[in-house]
Amino acid sequence: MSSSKLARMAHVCVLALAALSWGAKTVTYDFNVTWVTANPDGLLERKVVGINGQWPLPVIEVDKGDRLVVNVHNGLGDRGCSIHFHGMFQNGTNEMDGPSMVTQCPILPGSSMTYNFTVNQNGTYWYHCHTDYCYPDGYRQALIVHDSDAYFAHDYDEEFTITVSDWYHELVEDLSTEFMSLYNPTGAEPIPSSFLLNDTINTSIPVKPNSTYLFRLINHGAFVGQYFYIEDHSFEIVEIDGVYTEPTEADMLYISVAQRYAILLKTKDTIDKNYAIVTVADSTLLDKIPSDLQLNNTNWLEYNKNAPHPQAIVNVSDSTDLHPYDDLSLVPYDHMPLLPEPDLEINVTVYMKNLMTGYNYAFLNNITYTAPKVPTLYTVMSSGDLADNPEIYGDFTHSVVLNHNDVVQLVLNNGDTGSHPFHLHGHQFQVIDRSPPYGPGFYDYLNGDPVPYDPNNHTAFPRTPARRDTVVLPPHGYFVIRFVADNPGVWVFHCHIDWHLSSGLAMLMIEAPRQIQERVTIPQEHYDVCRAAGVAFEGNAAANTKDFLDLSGQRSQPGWIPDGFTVHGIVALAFSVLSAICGILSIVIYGMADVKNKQDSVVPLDNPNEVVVEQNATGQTKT
Ligand SMILES: *[C@@H]1O[C@H](CO)[C@@H](O)[C@H](O)[C@H]1NC(C)=O
Ligand SMILES: *[C@@H]1O[C@H](CO)[C@@H](O)[C@H](O)[C@H]1NC(C)=O
Ligand SMILES: *[C@@H]1O[C@H](CO)[C@@H](O)[C@H](O)[C@H]1NC(C)=O
Ligand SMILES: *[C@@H]1O[C@H](CO)[C@@H](O)[C@H](O)[C@H]1NC(C)=O
Ligand SMILES: *[C@@H]1O[C@H](CO)[C@@H](O)[C@H](O)[C@H]1NC(C)=O
Ligand SMILES: *[C@@H]1O[C@H](CO)[C@@H](O)[C@H](O)[C@H]1NC(C)=O
Ligand SMILES: *[C@@H]1O[C@H](CO)[C@@H](O)[C@H](O)[C@H]1NC(C)=O
Ligand SMILES: *[C@@H]1O[C@H](CO)[C@@H](O)[C@H](O)[C@H]1NC(C)=O
Ligand SMILES: *[C@@H]1O[C@H](CO)[C@@H](O)[C@H](O)[C@H]1NC(C)=O
Ligand SMILES: *[C@@H]1O[C@H](CO)[C@@H](O)[C@H](O)[C@H]1NC(C)=O
Ligand SMILES: *[C@@H]1O[C@H](CO)[C@@H](O)[C@H](O)[C@H]1NC(C)=O
Ligand SMILES: *[C@@H]1O[C@H](CO)[C@@H](O)[C@H](O)[C@H]1NC(C)=O
Ligand SMILES: [Cu+2]
Repeated sequence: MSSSKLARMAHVCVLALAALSWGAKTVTYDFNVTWVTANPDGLLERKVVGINGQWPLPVIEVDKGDRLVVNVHNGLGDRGCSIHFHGMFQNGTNEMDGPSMVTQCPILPGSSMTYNFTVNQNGTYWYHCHTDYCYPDGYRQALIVHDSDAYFAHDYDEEFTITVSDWYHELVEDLSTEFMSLYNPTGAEPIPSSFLLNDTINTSIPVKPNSTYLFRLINHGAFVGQYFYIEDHSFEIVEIDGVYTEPTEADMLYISVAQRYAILLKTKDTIDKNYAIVTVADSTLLDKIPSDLQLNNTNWLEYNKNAPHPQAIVNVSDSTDLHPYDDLSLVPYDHMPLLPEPDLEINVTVYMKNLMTGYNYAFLNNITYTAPKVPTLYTVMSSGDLADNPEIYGDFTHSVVLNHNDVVQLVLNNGDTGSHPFHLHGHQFQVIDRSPPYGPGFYDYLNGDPVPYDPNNHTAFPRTPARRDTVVLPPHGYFVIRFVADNPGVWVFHCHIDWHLSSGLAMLMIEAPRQIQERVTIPQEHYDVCRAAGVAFEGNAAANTKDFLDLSGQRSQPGWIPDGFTVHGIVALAFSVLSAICGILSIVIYGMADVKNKQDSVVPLDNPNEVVVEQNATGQTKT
């Protein structure tokens, strides 16, 4: 722990506030966000987003109950930014949550913003940019909340934070133009260049024999989930996503992007060997696997520097043959019982479809999230008595108004063949049902029809369901979550694959809008950030301040492909024009050849009527 303590002292100005008798303090970080260069996989040096001239970024560390202040200056010069503190409840401080156009304006180059909130929770979190397309360029790192009262606080000798992630050699701005383009009508996601452990590769974690370690594992990647195990070792899971669990023996985990696990690992009593720490990328997410992409990666639990460091042999033919611990079987340490029958039920289904632009968009029901002209929290704050009316938030933000303290049940069905790790801001939710996410049944689901949640035919809900803030929606399957709307705020519910967030896989919970108006104060500085960015901070989704029910001029999703047109037709038309101009037919063929098993997730190319059927989905399970 001593090295991380040192790093912390170098970065942090700790103001002990004696006035607070229980010892809570204010921890302040000054972040100057600028471009730097780094070469984490040894294959390519590239531009990455650094903080105070450094990358990897500083780990934020606080104690439970502390006030965290982060002064952010955007020194990038060429793009906006923000910070979301992933998993933080921001109870009473919704304005500090970070997503651009939801709770704030983007911080443009030259602008600064102070995030300031108390941390009344425990465990393993992270922070990342939450302005369109920015965290895969390296703008993400761990946020640890230490808790000397944790039930396992005295059961380990030392703790380590270990991140895993995918890594791209190209800048997000270049990847995103390829992703949302006519050349990519199936929405194939950019394939990572490599997979990192703690922002590097081939690394060793030195351990002592006969000792117990707390490993805090975080997938802060942009896209790919990873299996994690240590050869010849098992461990105890003690926390998921900030929720302490009953200590649970396991030997393998599946960590989707944005998920965290804390594990206790007891080391062997001999030092004659080093053991592979193995990560295996979930290849089912990848549309193609380049021959030089290393899916299985070895790092080492190093008992003895001078002993060999053997490469792991991953002897399965497919990553779905691996058997990670099922996170739904974990029992929260506090044994919080199953929440009662819901006051409100929200039913939504994931689809991938093409719109008139020819690009592929991600939908929840028939809406692909399209940012409003005014950050939605600011619409709440400026709308007075109309704040309860969902209409003022526009037709394309997919806003649902929740009553204060209602029990909310959200059913998410998957009409798509990809798995999607969904995250809800401001809450930990109970996961009460889910179709099988991995294992032998995987391909039955993938190759069959979507199986929606059936309220009349489900397994008994657990009595003390697992709680977390990010859960995987399996291909063609479903999950069901419950939470209490006890945290007034505007909270995004979205897929944490950054490509899918950018193509619209998000909706908003407008939780207890009247209570938001009473509790939240927007600092003047946040409005100044809007002024500098030329973004309106009053009015409805269309920035209309006179008549909040008049949404003319709102930002809208592109039009539906009309009857009689096929995506093929539109793409072909656009391409014939393009190719006549530029002679790039080869790229067309390449792009169209990339369809693979994504095929059934797009609008069927030969049956335009299907477009109409899916377009009418209003929220209920697809039948
Ligand atoms: C941020 O860093 C850049 C590059 O080192 C420097 O030019 C700039 O003055 C810094 N800004 C602040 C506010 O510290
Ligand atoms: C990592 O290890 C692999 C396999 O031994 C080796 O080919 C590669 O050069 C190493 N890369 C770095 C940056 O150490
Ligand atoms: C943070 O917020 C607290 C409570 O509102 C306030 O007292 C303090 O001055 C703020 N600190 C900064 C640096 O803005
Ligand atoms: C934090 O941990 C303590 C025990 O150490 C527990 O009593 C408390 O409920 C936890 N807080 C949250 C918000 O999880
Ligand atoms: C992983 O990286 C973080 C941030 O650089 C560092 O604090 C931590 O100690 C590293 N973990 C290990 C096991 O080296
Ligand atoms: C580990 O502990 C056992 C007994 O507690 C002892 O016999 C053994 O020598 C220790 N091993 C090492 C490498 O220190
Ligand atoms: C994979 O290797 C492990 C350890 O060597 C062995 O126990 C297991 O049976 C092997 N699995 C297969 C499918 O060969
Ligand atoms: C990596 O793992 C995959 C299973 O995901 C397997 O098919 C492949 O052979 C493995 N490659 C190596 C080099 O171990
Ligand atoms: C959600 O769907 C279920 C049936 O699947 C239905 O009973 C319920 O009324 C629906 N709820 C909403 C809010 O549409
Ligand atoms: C979505 O469906 C609802 C109900 O059928 C309809 O009122 C709404 O206009 C549709 N939205 C879009 C963007 O097509
Ligand atoms: C209920 O669900 C099970 C498993 O998902 C399925 O095998 C069975 O056919 C379903 N029964 C009915 C009546 O739909
Ligand atoms: C937020 O704070 C209120 C008390 O002000 C509490 O009742 C509620 O449970 C808290 N919600 C969360 C998610 O922390
Ligand atoms: Cu997704």
